[in-house]
Parts: sequence; C-alpha cells; structure tokens
Amino acid sequence: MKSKLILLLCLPITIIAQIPQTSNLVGEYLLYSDANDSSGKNYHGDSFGSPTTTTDRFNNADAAYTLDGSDDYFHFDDDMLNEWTPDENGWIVSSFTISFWSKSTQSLEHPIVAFGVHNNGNLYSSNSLYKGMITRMGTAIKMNSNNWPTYSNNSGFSTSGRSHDGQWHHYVLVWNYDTGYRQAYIDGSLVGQFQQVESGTIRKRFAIRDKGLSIGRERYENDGSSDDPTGTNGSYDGSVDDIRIWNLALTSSEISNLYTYDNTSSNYGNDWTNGSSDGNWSTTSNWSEGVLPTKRTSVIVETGETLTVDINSAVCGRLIIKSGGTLIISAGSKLTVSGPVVNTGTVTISGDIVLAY
Ligand SMILES: [Ca+2]
Ligand SMILES: [Ca+2]
Repeated sequence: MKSKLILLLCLPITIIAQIPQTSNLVGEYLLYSDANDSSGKNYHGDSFGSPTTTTDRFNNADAAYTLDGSDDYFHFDDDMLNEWTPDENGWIVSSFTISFWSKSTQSLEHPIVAFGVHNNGNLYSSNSLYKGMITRMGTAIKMNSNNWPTYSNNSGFSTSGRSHDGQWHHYVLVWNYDTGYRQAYIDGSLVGQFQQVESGTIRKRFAIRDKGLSIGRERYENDGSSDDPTGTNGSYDGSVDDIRIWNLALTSSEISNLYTYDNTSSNYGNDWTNGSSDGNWSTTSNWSEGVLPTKRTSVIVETGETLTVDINSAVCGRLIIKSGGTLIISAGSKLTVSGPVVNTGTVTISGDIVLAY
C-alpha cells in the first residue's frame, strides 16, 4: 500500500491549460479569415474597412488580421448584449472579461476596444459619445467607463513598452462588478487595476447597451448614424487575433491559465506531415506538433498528401485541403470541424463529418 502511494506521488503531474469558464464564454473569434464565433453562441461578427489577413503568433497563414489604423475594425453581434442585465438606470449588474492578442509599432494613443457603446444621450449625461466601455492603447491601456477614466488623471495602466514593440502580446480586460475593480492583464500578469470611489461609495458604472463588442475602434457616433470610425481617432494600427468575451470576471489564475493555453502552438496550428506510412489521423507522430489537433487547430492537408480519419473523436478548427490533397473519413469514424473548411482537393466520406460552425 505504502509503495503504491509513493509511486503515485512520483508520477509527473502535467497541468493541461484550458480555456477557462467555457460555459460563460459569450464569443470566441479565432479570425481564420472570417469573424465567426466558435464559442457555440453564434454571435458572429463582420469586418469593416477591408482588414487584411496575416500570420498569427505561431506563423500560421491567414490566421489573424492586420488593421490599417484608418477605417478597419471588427464588430460582433449586438445580440450578445442579452448576456448582461442592466438595472433601471442602465448600468449592468454583472461582470465581463475581454481577451485578445495584438501587436503594433504605434506608441501614439489609438482605439482598440469598444463594448456596449450606446447612442442614446439620455443616460446620466447629454453627451453619449463615451457611453459604454471604451479602451485605447498607446504607452498605456485606458479602459474607461462612461467617461470615468482609469485613474483620476487618466494615466491608464502602463504596458511597459509591450503595446508597441512589434511583438504579439496577450491582453485581458476585466470588469468585476462584485468588487468594482477594472483590471488589465498583459501576457498573463496583472499590470494595473482601479476602483472608482467617490465620497466613500464604490461606483459601478458600466452602461452596456446597443453595440456589441468591437475590436479596432473605441466608440460610435452619438447620433447612431454611422459605423464609420474615420476621423481624428481612426482605428487600431496593428494586428489582432483570437478574441474572446465572457459574462463574468476571470480570476488571475484563470487568466494565467488562459495565457498558457493561448501561447501553446499545438492548440492553434498542427501540420499534417504524412510522417508515418499508416496515414492515420490518430497517429500522433504524423502531426508536426506530435499531438492530435484541438477544436481550435488549423489543419492543412498539402498537395500530394492523404489524411485518413480513423477515429470517431477527431476534432479540428479550420480545415484546409489543398489542391491535390486528399481527406478520407473511414467508415465508423467522425471528424468535427469547429472552424471554416477550405477544400480545393478531394474528400471521401464513408464515416461522418460534422460542421459545428
Ligand atoms: Ca487566430
Ligand atoms: Ca481599410
């Protein structure tokens, strides 16, 4: 008995990072050449201003977008706002978390996130331009709420240069309704938090209405007439990727876990290498990462290669079958695809393929 216990304690403990709180995930946008939601909620988005596809942080092609700093941005479904409940004054009475990756060389302050920005000028002030949550990035992140700034002098949370070093970084913005704190995290670590206290009262002012999440801009016109951000504020000048939003406040350990997951290349790209003669999906050595694809992985079958799905639990994100490439789904096997399918090759289905997107 004792030796078994010792054996158990000696086994290596592997902590597998996961996307936290997936049942409270309201939207997930992996930007595999579109703005569709892979969270299962179907709050799909659109791009505006013709952003261009680019490689992601793991060098996967067409797996992220570059915004031109002029008029490019993403806007996701306004119906997502049903996931939050406002009180009689329009302030939401629950929390949210927004995560995304971005990279830029622009140190001048520019827009990055708008959420719940509304057009009705009647709430608390006649000027509705800044209603909802607006976020800008320069040398600091400023996560404002209804024009109540981050810190009294609106200095924001310093990015320590990461916002304009030309490298991909992971950002998480949290509104915690229970504590009244706004928080910003970069690369899994807290960089600043702020609690608005006035005359001893913690202010909880997030009026989230009208406009769902947007990335690449910070606000909408107050007459509601235009989705055009062209003007002095422009849009985000850099690249963005892998955007998520939850209807709760993630904890610091969950955000650290999220960063670890998101910073693991095998969760996003996994090339089929035809490495062994069996040609089977289930053989891990056939994959460039040495593990099977996840539901977020971009899988590419190159010209001249043949991939046979031989298990009923095969999953992937985007599926690309290039001209001259072949995908076979054998009898009794199933592949579930949670992203777009781009097929210019050959697909033979004796089993089952499920398009869950
Ligand atoms: Ca991506
Ligand atoms: Ca443009």
